Amino acid sequence: MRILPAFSLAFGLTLAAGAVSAQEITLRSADIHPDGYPTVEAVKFMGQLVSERTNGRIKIEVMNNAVLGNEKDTIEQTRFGVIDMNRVNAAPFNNLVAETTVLGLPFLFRSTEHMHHTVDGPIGDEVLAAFEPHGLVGLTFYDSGARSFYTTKKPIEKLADLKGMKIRVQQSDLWIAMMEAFGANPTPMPMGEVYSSLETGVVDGAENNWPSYESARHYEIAKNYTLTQHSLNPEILVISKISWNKLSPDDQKILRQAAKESTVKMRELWVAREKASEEKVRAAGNKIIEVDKKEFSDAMKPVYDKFVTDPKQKDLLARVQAVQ
Ligand code: GTR
Repeated sequence: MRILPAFSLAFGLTLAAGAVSAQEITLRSADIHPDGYPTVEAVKFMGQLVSERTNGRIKIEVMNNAVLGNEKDTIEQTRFGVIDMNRVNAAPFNNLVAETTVLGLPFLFRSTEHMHHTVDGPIGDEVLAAFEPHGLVGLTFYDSGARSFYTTKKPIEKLADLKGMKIRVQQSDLWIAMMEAFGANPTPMPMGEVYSSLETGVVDGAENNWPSYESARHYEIAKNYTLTQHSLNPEILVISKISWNKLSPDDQKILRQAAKESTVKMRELWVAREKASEEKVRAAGNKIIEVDKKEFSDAMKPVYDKFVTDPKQKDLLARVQAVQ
């Protein structure tokens, strides 16, 4: 793990006329995905907006390809101000920020529009605000499509096929419980270990959206993709509270606004990438399987029972379900 000083401040001393120019700030932002992936490009776009709006005074440096580490580790480093910003799926935040759990519940969102209307409205603001007591400031949500299963050997054609299969999951108690409810044997690990685990048979399969299945090249070894579309769990962009508190209120406003605008851009990029990834996977001859989704969603009751227990969570869930 490389630990670099976060929030590099360069004090540009303009000695002419005795003026001291404002601090130049470079915010380092982590992402595990490669260049071209919509989350990476969205944060770069946000960086352009921020740079333009501060006359180059604030820059965002996207350090992607997991160069700063896996998601769980980079979350910790962001909380402690070692990394300034981080774009992570909601799942690795679940054990830290309980409010994010509801968003990942299986078969919760009826459609992408339902998810957008939820995260774009007061519920989204509430979930983003819930990061603050944990050393993070939630800036915005990005799309992550629908997650579906993929396997190396036995294709999943029906729920019973998952029985006893070793399936990689994200490092989240919710996701572990979800796999158990599907009948699978959950194996939590960071994304970076999935390729070799599929290759060596440590796991029989994993689950992800079209772009991740394609860009991480999992589709090359796990050739059966079953369209369960069990979760539309979004991505979340956060900034360290330590880095945030060093910014002026005006700069904070610029960052928040640029983050929101990057979501609009991200959604365009996402639609295009989802399509391109699907085409690439289909062209590679992978087996794409349609299933009776009801059978899968009916099996999810224990997950709701386990994770939506206190009145706060129940209320949040009811409000998400009521969003039109
Ligand atoms: C991707 C997501 C990543 C990570 C990954 C995973 O869809 O963009 O942030 O959560 O899935 O499964 O680990």
